[in-house]
Amino acid sequence: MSESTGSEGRRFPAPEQLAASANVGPDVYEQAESDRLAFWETQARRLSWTQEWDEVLDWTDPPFAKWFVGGKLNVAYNCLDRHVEAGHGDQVAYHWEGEPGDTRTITYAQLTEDVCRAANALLELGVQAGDRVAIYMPMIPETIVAMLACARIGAVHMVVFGGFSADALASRITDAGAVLVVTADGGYRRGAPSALKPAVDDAVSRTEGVRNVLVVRRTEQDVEWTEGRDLWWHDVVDRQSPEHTPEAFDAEHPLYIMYTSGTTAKPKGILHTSGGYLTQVAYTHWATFDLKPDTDVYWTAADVGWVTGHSYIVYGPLANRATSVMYEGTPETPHRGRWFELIEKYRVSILYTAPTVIRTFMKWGEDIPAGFDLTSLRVLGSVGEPINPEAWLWYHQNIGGGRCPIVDTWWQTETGAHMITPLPGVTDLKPGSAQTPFPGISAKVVDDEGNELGDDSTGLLVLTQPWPSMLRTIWGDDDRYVDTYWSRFGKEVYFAGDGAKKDADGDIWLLGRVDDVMNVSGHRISTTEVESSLVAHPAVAEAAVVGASDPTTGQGIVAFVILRGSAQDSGEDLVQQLRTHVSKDIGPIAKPRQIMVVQELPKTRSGKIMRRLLRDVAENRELGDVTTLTDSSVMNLIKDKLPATS
Ligand code: 6R9
Repeated sequence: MSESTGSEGRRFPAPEQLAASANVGPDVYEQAESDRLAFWETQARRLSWTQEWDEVLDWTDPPFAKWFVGGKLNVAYNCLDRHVEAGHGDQVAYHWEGEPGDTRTITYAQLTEDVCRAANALLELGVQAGDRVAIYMPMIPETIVAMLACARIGAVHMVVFGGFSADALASRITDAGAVLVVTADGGYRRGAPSALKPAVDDAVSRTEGVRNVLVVRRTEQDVEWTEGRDLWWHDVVDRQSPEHTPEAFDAEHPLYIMYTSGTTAKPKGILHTSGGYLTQVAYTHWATFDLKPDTDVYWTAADVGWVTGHSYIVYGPLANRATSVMYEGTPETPHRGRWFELIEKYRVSILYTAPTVIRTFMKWGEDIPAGFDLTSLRVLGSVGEPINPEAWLWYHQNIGGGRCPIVDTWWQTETGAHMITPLPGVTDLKPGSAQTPFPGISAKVVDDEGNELGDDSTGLLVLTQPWPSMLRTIWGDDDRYVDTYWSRFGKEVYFAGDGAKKDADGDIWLLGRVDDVMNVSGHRISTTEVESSLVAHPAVAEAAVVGASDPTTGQGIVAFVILRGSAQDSGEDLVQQLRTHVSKDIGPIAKPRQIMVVQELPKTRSGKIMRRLLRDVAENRELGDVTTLTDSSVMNLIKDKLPATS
């Protein structure tokens, strides 16, 4: 839980000029309140449907929702062709910048043609509506082209973050039953090519059902080639016709699967569908950021492999005909001012990123942003974890020049789109708080029994009404969907897994995960996943992992391990080996910050590890309640083992 919920007293009212011309004004809340379904129906009309729906919401079998029942549309058509048909073909969709400095400017007309070619290529490869396509790519335009090509032909994309390991990719390919993998030789990160194809080769060799691997050439690294299976993107896609007639799919046709960590080692495949998802990402993108498609330059500085990339690099911005910036690499390459240089170069007016990045910029110092012209910025956004007031104020002052509202957007892979956020032309901002449920969203704070709490209290965050971009299930596991999200307080209340506080004004402050999912730099990693990996190492008998608060990454991974009797070496070497092992196994993001070798772990009578106590240790606090431990003396043993610095 974050400690940043104190009563930071300052308020930042909406800038007058912005408020006067804002896309949405204060009356939007009342409109949504008076008839929630009619409100969402109005937002759905922002899209182009080939067949109108018969019913806005079917909630007769909760928690299985159907939105815009009977409606038909093509998601890619809504993101591309319709803008071209309306005369905006020459508008830039993406200013893409590679890490080495190469650039590509892609208009809506070009992107439409590229997506049509890719759609024709997928069809030639036998991909059909409903088939799953894995996408394991760097941050290059072809990633977006591949996603939209899937959407266009009704195939379901499953993007796996390029930082994840071959293991993670293999288990996701298997779970989703992917028939095709789209990848690249590699991408640029931290000034060097970073290979992707070897992980795909490894993953695919351990799975069944993948017929082809389509490879984009980006870094020109050497790649192994499996004849008959592997195909170059430029060989197959470039020769296709740039025309393709989009087919309309049902509003509830699956659009994509995105895997996210749960409390068990097996990741959950969150399923999103078409009509409701596109409605809510388009509307939130337009309202939360006050997007003006003719004049704004919009930049979500995040990876496409995160849900934030899906909703706010790809679908929301394209549905709204935004001009976006997309950047391949890391913020410190080739120098720490790279992002600010891009803001200056493209005159970015809306920037959306994660608190962990802001805290890194803080560490690097305000002189760096001060060296660039950032006056084009007018709205800033934050996502991924609670933003502590200190970072908020720094962001506001040093990047926003004291004049840009910051929208702190709370949402999840599961919610698909913004759920709790200020509105830039309406809300009096409070640094550190996401404040207000989005219009048409019903978020409440409840106690352990599900009773709604009043102002000035702390409890659990729940969503009490279905929303258009909600997840529809966990891929292949309806029971787990019900158990995980819709059982704690009954089948009609969504349990978000986050703690929340309502302050005296009724504003909501998010307090972090209440389950055992860690949040490292905005990435969710389950404790169980890291524990499983550690225990898989021959030297480790048992492991317990906790997320300890970390000034830069939000949370850092701290592991406690008990060695096997046969493991002689318990020194630094072994600890390094274990860290590398986890990094290779799951991905660098999961590498523990610290590993402590201990003799025993604190457990309850039912055998559950009491991570709460280990978190106390990892964060150097007095121990909380130890009465449910089988043996309370183990905590003394653990504390005795600690290095003085921990
Ligand atoms: C979009 C995204 C979801 C979890 C969520 C919460 C945390 C996200 C937040 C926030 C406080 C915010 N979270 N945004 N906490 N304030 N503005 O991050 O999705 O990767 O699924 O993570 O992230 O704990 O439950 P996802």
